This record gives sequence, structure tokens and C-alpha cells, in this order.
Amino acid sequence: MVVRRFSLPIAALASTLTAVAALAVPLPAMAASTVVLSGIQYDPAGTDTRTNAHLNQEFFTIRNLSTRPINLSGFMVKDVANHTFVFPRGYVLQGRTTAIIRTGRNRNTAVTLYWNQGNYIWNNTGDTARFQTPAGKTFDTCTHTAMAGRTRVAC
Ligand SMILES: [Ca+2]
Ligand SMILES: [Ca+2]
Repeated sequence: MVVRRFSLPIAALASTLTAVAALAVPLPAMAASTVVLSGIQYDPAGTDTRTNAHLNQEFFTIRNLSTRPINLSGFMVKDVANHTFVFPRGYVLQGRTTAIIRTGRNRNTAVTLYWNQGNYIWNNTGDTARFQTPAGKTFDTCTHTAMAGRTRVAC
């Protein structure tokens, strides 16, 4: 009888924990259906001097189209040359929110992340961004080509 009395609450607790974990850490497939590449500023104004300030004027953006927070830990964005940005462990993008990922260095905030590169990533002559799950499955892309006077594209 003692075993029976304790087995029910433990089973209930395990069930609750499973449900909470499912809400807090969405499967990559769920995140992939609701987060997209939304823009790239590939050729910021001014000469490409490689200063950190100018590198940070080069960026891409992503948007969470859903109303729920999405855990992007380990998700990746790559260019044609396979330069790879990995979203930090524990990084969560709130619902209906855009994050900007700048090429240069600085301290990350909730909606601004830094790739910490010393050179430009997004080729002015054309490039393609690939948004991938932690397992490397591409679920969104954004391609641009050179166009006189244009500095950025929407995806
Ligand atoms: Ca560029
Ligand atoms: Ca590139």
C-alpha cells in the first residue's frame, strides 16, 4: 500500500515536468517553422575600412513570427563561404520580436547579438544566408545580388 500511495504523485510529477519542458524548450522543428531571416544590410554606407564600428553596420536580422518565445540555442546562420554564426546557448527570442546580428564585436543584449568578426561576412557582390537548425537542416534562405545604390535587402 505504501508503494501505491507514493507511485501516483510521482507519476503525476513526471508528467508535469515533461509538459513544462516541452513548453520551455521547443523542438527545433517548431522553432524552424516560426523564425525567419528578415533582412541583410550587406553593404553599409561608407568605405569598407574593417573598423569595428563599420563592421557593426553590416548585419542580418531574424524575426520570430509567432507569439511564443523561441529558444534558438545552437541554431546557425551561414553564408556561401560557410562562415557560421551560432546562436548562444540559452538564447531566447521573444514572440513577435526581431533580433539583429551585427558582424563586429560588442556585448550581446536581448535583441542585438555580435558575430565578433574582424572582416565582413556579407559579400557586396552577392551572397546567400542559410538559417539552419542545430542539426544543420536549412529551413530558410535569403539571397542578394549587387545593385547600384542598394545597401540592404529584405528577406
Ligand atoms: Ca559587406
Ligand atoms: Ca560571404
